[in-house]
Amino acid sequence: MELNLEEILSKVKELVLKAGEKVKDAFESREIINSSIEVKHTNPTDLVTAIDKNVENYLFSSLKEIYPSFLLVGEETVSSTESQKVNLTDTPTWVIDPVDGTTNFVHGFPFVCICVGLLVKKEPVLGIVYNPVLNEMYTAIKGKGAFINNKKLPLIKNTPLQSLNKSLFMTEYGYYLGEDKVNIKVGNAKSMLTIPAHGVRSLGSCALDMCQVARGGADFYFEIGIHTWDLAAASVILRESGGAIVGYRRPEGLDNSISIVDEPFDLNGRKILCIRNCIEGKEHQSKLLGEVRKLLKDFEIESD
Ligand code: LIP
Repeated sequence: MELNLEEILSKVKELVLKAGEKVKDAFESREIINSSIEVKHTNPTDLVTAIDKNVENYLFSSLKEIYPSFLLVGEETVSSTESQKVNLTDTPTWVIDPVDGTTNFVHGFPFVCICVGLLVKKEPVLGIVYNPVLNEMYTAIKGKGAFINNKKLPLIKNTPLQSLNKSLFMTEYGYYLGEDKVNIKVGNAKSMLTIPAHGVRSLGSCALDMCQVARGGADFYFEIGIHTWDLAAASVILRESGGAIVGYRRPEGLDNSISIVDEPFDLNGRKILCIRNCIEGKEHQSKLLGEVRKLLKDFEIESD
């Protein structure tokens, strides 16, 4: 089935803008947030609000009406299932995070976004990441470029990515998974700080971190613990900006001739390492990603 992705993007943008009104109103009015904060899976740092559920229900019902044959995967829907698994098929599938940066949303920290990605044959082909508080809408269609408010990405162009010690890293610490995992995550940030790199930044949203790399304003982003819905939409935006996305480790059994930037990436693998577009090209990106991998400590985590 040949999809008209430009037409789809135009329609879905309207839905996301309407969802953004709900998020922005709640972000600014606060009542509904303060009265509806819940924790997920008894983890006091993994928060959800009525707005997360309301926005996901709105997007699900609207998309189902327009594209009845497409499947839907959403953070709150998956989280409410027994398996909590994301079973992707070849069928066109919407992958939605209704509010990425929920903790930011609860605290009034303005880095929150609505993520809508479309996968075809498990490949991300369309992505929208919209921050309604700061009015920044990132969009991309596979093979057609990436944009922020219709300006082409990267915004910061023609900037060499010389070396790790001249780089700005992004990472997140996620919700609490035990002291040992905190030590590994903090240790990874420390490894970059003691290169020493120019700095390490955290916005509190996987998708918005990836969009900073797509803008060209950050050089790398890495995290363990993110979910498919956090990164699906932003992965199209980052790749279309000329960036690359890989896992923490090289997939086993891969032919040595395959560059790091050309490795297959596991959307459900919950581990991500990204690099921005750079004028030195793909082989240089692969070289630097290999250097970052050597510094990153890993831990086992169940896939989505
Ligand atoms: C968030 C991610 C972030 C991660 C947080 C949380 P949510 O997604 O965007 O990268 O560190 O723990 O998972 O839960 O706000 O949609």
